This record gives sequence, C-alpha cells and structure tokens, in this order.
Amino acid sequence: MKEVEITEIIIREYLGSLLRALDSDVIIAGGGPSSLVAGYYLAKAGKKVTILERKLSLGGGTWGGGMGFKYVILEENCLPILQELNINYTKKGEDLYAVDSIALASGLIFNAVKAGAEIFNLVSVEDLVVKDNRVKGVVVNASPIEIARLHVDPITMKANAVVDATGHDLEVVKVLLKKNNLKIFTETGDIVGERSMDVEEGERITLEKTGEVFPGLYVAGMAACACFGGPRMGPIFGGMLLSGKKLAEILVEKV
Ligand code: 48F
Repeated sequence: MKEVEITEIIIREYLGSLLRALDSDVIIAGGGPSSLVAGYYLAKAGKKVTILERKLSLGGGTWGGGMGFKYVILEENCLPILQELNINYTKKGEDLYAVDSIALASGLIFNAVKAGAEIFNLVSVEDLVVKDNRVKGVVVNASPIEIARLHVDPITMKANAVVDATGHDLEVVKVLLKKNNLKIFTETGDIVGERSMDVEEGERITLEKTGEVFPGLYVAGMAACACFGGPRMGPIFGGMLLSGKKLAEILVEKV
C-alpha cells in the first residue's frame, strides 16, 4: 500500500539520520544565525556536525529583523561570508549594509544543509552528559514532549564538542551550572549576564568571547555575549555571523 510505503521511508530515513547523529564531532544546541554559520564552515571542513533546534523552523531571531520589519543590518567585515553564501545585500550607509532577513535566514539554512550539516528541528537540548569534569554529550527530548511537560525520559547523543548557541537564554550553560557544582571560564566562574544595548561593544565582546567556556562546552552568538556580560546589539547581525565563523575555525583545529 503506497500510504504505508511513504510512512516506512520517512521512518527509515529519520532513524538513519538519528543513528548517524549519535556520535558527532560537534553538536550545536540552537539553530540561529551563529549556529548555522558555524555548521556551514564545520561541514565544509569535513566535520560531522549536528544542529538541534527546538522550534519547527531554523533561523532563530533572524526572520523578524527589527521589531518585525524584515531587514537586518551588517557591516563590511561580514561581506565575505555573505558573498560565499550567495546572499544579497545593499550598501546603505557608512559601513552599514541592509539584508532582507528572509533571504538571510533561508540562505543560512540552505547553505548549512547543502554543506552537509545534519539538522534536526523539533528537538530540545535539556541537559548534558558530564563525566570526568568534561562535557561529553547532550541529553535531548522531542520538543512537543517538552512543551506538553510530559513525563517522558530523554535520550543522549555524544560529541567531541558541544556548543551552546541558544541565544539570549543561554540554556545549556545554565543547566550545566544549575545541576553541577562547578565554575565556568568567566571572570566570576558563573554566568555574568547580558547588559543593555550597545552595538559596537556587543559585537566586539561576542566575537572575543566565542569559544570554550568549560571543558568540551563552547559558546557562540548571543549565548557568548550573555555568558561573559556583553551588551545586546539588536538587529545588527555581524557579530552573530562572525562568531559562527570563529567557532568553526576553533573547532576545526580541536575536534
Ligand atoms: O537567538 P538565536 O537567533 O541565536 P543567535 O545565533 O542569534 C541571535 C540573534 O538572532 C538576535 C540578536 C542579534 O543581535 O540579538 O537575537 O545567538 O537562536 C537561538 C535558537 O536556539 C533555539 C531557539 O529556538 C532559537 O531558534 N533554542 C533555544 N534553546 C534551545 C534551542 C534548546 N534548549 N534546545 C534546542 N534549541
């Protein structure tokens, strides 16, 4: 029966993808812009990279531009990334370029998938595997189970490096600190927390702090900014793209 044949293909394909993802070079929690850029460059370098996104759609905060006006702004230092990914932009001011946020989100997703990143939507990272003072993997559940607060145990996936790219909420680092008595690589040993808006400083700190925050655990994008006490930067996305690229450069060497 054709209906069952269709169902069987879906189940077999999905299980194949899931089984392959159980042992990755890099697992990235969150599928926003920093994650997708990192996923693209890691996959392009031949690394086995898995992106786990809670929502149905990838792209995180890209789609809505500023206050729902669908444009985001980038600076000149991002143009090589946009050119490589074939995403259009228009010069609008001194070192300010406008990009249609729908073109940016879809372009980042398309390029990450095409390069070979394995992306799962509707999967939430709810905890970590921590052994010998090192993060060794993630604990995941289906988002509908998480959202319905059903009492269903999660499953696990292992990776040489896990990345918190969950944005402002910094969910993975938070759970690491909540469940384990340990310190991370910030000045305080704890999450410093995001500050009020300052575009230049926010982008600078995001890029500078992208990297390892605990053995085996890395931060990128707004998660890096919030972890180390940087200010938010709103609908300017250069810091996100450059953070993703920097993370990939670090991890290509390490994993
Ligand atoms: O927030 P988000 O877009 O991450 P980002 O790469 O980019 C930030 C910008 O969008 C914007 C900004 C730029 O100046 O300030 O906010 O840092 O995307 C984070 C993604 O992570 C998903 C969430 O649904 C979103 O798509 N996410 C959050 N927590 C989890 C998660 C989780 N526990 N498991 C899986 N996905």
